[in-house]
Amino acid sequence: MRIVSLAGGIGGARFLRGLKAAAPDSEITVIGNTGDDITLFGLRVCPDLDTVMYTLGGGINEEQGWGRAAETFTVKEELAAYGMEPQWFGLGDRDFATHIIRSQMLAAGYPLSQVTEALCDRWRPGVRLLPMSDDPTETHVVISDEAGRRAVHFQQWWVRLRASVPAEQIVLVGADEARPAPGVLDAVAAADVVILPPSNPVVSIGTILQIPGIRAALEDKTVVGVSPIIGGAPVRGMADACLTAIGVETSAQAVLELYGSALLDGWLVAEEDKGVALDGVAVEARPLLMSDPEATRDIAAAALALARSLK
Ligand code: GDP
Ligand code: FO1
Ligand code: CA
Ligand code: CA
Repeated sequence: MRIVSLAGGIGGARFLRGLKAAAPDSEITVIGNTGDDITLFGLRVCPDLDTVMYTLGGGINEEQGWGRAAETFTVKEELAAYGMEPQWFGLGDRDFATHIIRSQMLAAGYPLSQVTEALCDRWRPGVRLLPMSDDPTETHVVISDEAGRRAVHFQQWWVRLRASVPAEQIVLVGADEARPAPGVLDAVAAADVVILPPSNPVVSIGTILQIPGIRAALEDKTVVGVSPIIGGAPVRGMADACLTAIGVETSAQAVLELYGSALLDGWLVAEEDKGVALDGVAVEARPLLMSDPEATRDIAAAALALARSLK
């Protein structure tokens, strides 16, 4: 079976590990979010692509969910000793190697999709990992604070401010001119089913859907989503702050309506969210906590079974 999955960082990557276990003989193509990408110290950092690559390739810091296992921070300390900014973003020594190679290849003219493929030659994630676009896009957040009303990079709002300042607007800069990366639309067209993991509906899935052509391609397919909201709260992280910014309530019902029946054919909600419904979408209630590999595999298996039943 050919499966396409969209993915953000931690939620997406953990779900994909379950999907691989649930469908070991399938060919899985992952369309990764690159809206979180940022240039730091002259290096291009792609947090969500790296989180998927490290998680599926066995290099992730499991407790944290991002960055490398057994990481050290000597380079970060040395940069700080020079007074270099930003100091609020924790790039580790092992992780730096990834960004150095990526930046060198981008400077030599390779598109991000080929760079990602080259990095995956080492990590062997067991899926085909494609960036949503080779064109650089960046999520920026409009905030108001003592410095006035301004747009900051998503990472500055998320990591530095911990989303403590309300987002007035969340914008994917560069979206209008961006094209899907090579292979993205072909993979969607060839897919038997499309699965949306419980990734952030605004700054992960919502971002990927903003690349012209991707949403329309998905609407022709059998698409099943897994709710990232359980009992009115994001399981981890600050997705509620992102939903509030776009005027959407933090609930499995509201995220279902946000995605809509043009995109979704099926929607998995947690058992405490029984009763969630939308015309044209098959809704099933299941335990949705990715508490361990077995529970995560069961969630992925349920999403696949629902998708198969709707084809
Ligand atoms: P990020 O890029 O690292 O923020 O990761 P994603 O966008 O892929 O996923 C983040 C989302 O995963 C959060 O909004 C959480 O609500 C959701 N999430 C995390 N853990 C779980 C879980 O165990 N179950 C479900 N259903 N959602 C989860
Ligand atoms: N998240 C943090 O909260 N603090 C960090 O210092 C941090 C560093 C970092 C470095 C590389 C990387 O790939 C991810 C990193 N993240 C960090 C996670 C990440 O930037 C955000 O959680 C996501 O982009 C939001 O999805
Ligand atoms: Ca992300
Ligand atoms: Ca459909």
